[in-house]
Amino acid sequence: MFDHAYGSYMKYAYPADELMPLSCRGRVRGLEPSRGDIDDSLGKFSLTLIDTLDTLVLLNRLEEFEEAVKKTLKDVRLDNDVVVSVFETNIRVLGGLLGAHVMADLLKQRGEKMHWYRDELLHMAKDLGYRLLPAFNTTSGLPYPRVNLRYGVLNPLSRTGTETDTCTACAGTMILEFAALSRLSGDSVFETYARKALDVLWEKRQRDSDLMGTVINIHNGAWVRRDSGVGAGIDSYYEYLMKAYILLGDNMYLERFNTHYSAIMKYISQPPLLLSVHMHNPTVNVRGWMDSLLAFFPGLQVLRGDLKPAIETHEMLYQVTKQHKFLPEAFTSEFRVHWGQHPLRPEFAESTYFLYKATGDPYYLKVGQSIVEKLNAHTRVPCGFAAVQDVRTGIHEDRMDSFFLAEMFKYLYLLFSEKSHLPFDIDDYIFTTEAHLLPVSLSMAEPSCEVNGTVRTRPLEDLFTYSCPSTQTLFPNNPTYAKTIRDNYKYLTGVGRDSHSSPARYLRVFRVKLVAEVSQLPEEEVVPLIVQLISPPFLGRTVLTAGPAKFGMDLTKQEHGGSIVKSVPYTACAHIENALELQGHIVLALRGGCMFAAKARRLQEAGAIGVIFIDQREGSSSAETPLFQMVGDGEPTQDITVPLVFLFSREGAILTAALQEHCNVDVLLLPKERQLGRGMVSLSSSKPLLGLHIDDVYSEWGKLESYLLLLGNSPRVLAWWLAREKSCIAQWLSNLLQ
Ligand code: DMJ
Repeated sequence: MFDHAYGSYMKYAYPADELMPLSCRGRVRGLEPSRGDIDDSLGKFSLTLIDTLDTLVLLNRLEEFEEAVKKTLKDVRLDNDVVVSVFETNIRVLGGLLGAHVMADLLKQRGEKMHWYRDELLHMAKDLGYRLLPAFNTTSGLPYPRVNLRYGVLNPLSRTGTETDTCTACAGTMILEFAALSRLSGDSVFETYARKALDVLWEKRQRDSDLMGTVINIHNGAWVRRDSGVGAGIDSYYEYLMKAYILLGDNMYLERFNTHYSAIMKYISQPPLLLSVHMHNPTVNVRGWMDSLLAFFPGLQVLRGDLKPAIETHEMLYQVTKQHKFLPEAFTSEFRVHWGQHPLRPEFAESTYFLYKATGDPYYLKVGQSIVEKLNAHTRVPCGFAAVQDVRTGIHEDRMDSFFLAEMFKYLYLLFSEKSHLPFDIDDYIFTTEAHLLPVSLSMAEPSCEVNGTVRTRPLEDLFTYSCPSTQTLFPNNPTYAKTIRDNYKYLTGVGRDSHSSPARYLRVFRVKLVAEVSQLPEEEVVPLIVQLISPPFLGRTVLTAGPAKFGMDLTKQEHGGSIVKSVPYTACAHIENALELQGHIVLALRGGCMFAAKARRLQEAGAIGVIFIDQREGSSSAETPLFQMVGDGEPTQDITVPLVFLFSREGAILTAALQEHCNVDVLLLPKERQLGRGMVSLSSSKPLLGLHIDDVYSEWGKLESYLLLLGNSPRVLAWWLAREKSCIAQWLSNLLQ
C-alpha cells in the first residue's frame, strides 16, 4: 500500500506538493482552483516528499530514503514567495526535515547508508526555522497564523500579516520541532519563542475551569472562540504539553498538561464521548457532535497512562467506523454523519497502535486489519489513494494529503510489526503530531534557552523514569483488561452484533445535551405529538407529550395505535430476544447505545408496528427540555415505515409503570392537536376541567364517564376496542360495576 501511494506521488506528482490521485497529476498551488485555507499547507516545497522521508526509514526502504534525501537537497527550495500556514509548515516540513535528519544521522553512524551525509537536512531545517520566526513578531508572543516564506510577515511584499486570530493548536504546536531544532542546531532562539507562546496560552487558561478556547487574538490574547474540546483547533496543544515533557524532560510541561487533563476529564470527557463545552461555563455542551481529529485523544491518554477512558472512546470510534466505513469529519453523539468527508486521516490508526502497544490485546490488530481493508476497498485508485468526499456516498475526492504517507503508514506498519523487525528501537523516539520521529535523548541535551530553572539535572538512571512513560511498567499487559471495558460499548451503534452472543449490556448513560440537537435544527418546526393511553384505567386521560421523527410513518397524516411491549434488550441495539412477544405491538426502546434508525429497523424487522423511544437521561421531561425531531443515520430511511415517537424519561416512566401495573396498555400515537377526548385531565394539567377535579376523575365513575366520553369522541377508538381481546376490558368493567 505504501509503495502504491508513495510510488504514485513520485511518478505522477513530484516535485509538486501533493498528489491528485484521480487526475494522476501533482497539485501545484495557483494552477488549481483555490481550496481556501487547506492550500496554506502547500509551499511549493515538495511537501509530500519531505513529509514522507522518515516513513521510508521506518518501513525499511533505505535505498529510497537515500534517493529521496538527495532529491530533497537538490530540488527543494524554501525561499518561495508563498504564504503558508505556520502550523502546517512546522509540523509537516520542519518536522519532516528534522525526522529525516535524525534518521540520516542514525544510518550514517551505523555505517550502513548515508555515509556522505553532512547534516544538510538540519541546515535546511534551520533555514526553514528562520523563515517561520517572523510570525512570532507580535506583542503577545503568539504567532501569526501565516507567513510568507520569502518576505516574512510585515514586509509590504508579504501579502500577509493582517490576521488578528489564530487557533490554540496553531500557536501551541511548535515546541517539539522548535526545541529539537534548537537543541540539534545549538541556536536557542527557536525553543525560546515556542516556549514563550506556550507561556502566553497557559496564562490565558480559564482559571476556574482550567480549560482553553479554540481561537485566540494574537495581539491582545483575548479568546475569540470559547468552545473547549479536544478536537479541531486545540488537539495538538494538549498533545504537545505532554510530549514536550517526554522529549525535553521539563516537569513544568507535565504539570500544565495534568492541570488541563483533569479539566478535560471533568468536563469534556463523557465516556465514551468527548463533547465540547463552554470554557467559562463548562457544564454546558456547546454542540452535539464530535470531529474526527479528536480520535488522536485515546492515544494521548495511553501515553498519560489513563487506559480505561482511552479504551472506551476508541471503542466508540471503532463502532462509528463500522457504521460509516471511515470516521466522518464530524459525527453526532448519536453517531450520525454531521459532515461526511474523510480525508484519509490517520488519528484512529494512531490510537489503535497505542492501545495495542499498551494492552497487547490482539483485538486491536483486528481493528487495524479493518482499517487496512477499508482503505484498500474504498480509497485505492489507480494513481494512489483518494480521500472520500462523503462517507455516505463513497464518492472520491481528488486529494491525498501528505499526512497519509507521514502518519497512516507509520502507525499501521508499527501495529503489525515485531519490534525486532524494525530498523531501530521505536521506544527511543517520540512522535510529533505529524508522526515525525524525534529522539527522547534530546531531554539530555542542554536546553539552549532560558527556562527559569525549571529543568532539573537528574541522575542518569532516572532518565527514563522521567522522560518517557514506560509501557512495560505502566500498563497491565493483560489482554482481558481492555476487553472487559470494551464489552460495555460493543454495540454502541448497533452494528456488527453476532446474533448468537449474549445481550448487549447497558451502556453508560450519555450526558448528551438534547438542547444541542434542537439548536442544530433551529429553522425546523417540530410538530408535537402525544402518546395517549386509552386502555382502562387510563381511558385517554393520560396524555404524554412526545417528539416526532423525520423518518418512519408520518403521524400527522395518519394516527396509529396498539398495545405496548418493552423490547429485550431495552436499547434494541442488539438482536431482539422477545421478537415473538412484540409482534404486532408498539415497542418501547431506551434511547442511546446506537442510532434511532438502527433500533427502528431492528424492531420493525422483529414485527413491531411502532416504536416509542424513551430518553435514558434521568429526570428529563418535555416541560423542561424542548422537543426535537429524531433524524435518520445519514443512510436512506425509506425502509422504515412504522411510526416513531420520542418520550423524555419522566413521561417514559409513566408508560413503563403503566405496563408493570396493567395486563394491557393501549396507546394512540397522534398529533397533540388531535388529542382524543380533549377537556379531560392530562398529565401536565391536574387543574379542574369540565367541572371535574382530578380526584373525581380518578373515581371509578369518573373513569367510566371519561371512557364513555372518549368512546363517544372517537368511533375509531370504539371500533378498535371492539376488535381487541376483551379479557382485560371485561375484568375492568366487572370491577367497575361491582
Ligand atoms: C495531521 O496533519 C496532524 O496530526 C495534525 O496535528 C492534525 N491532524 C492531521 C492529520 O489528520
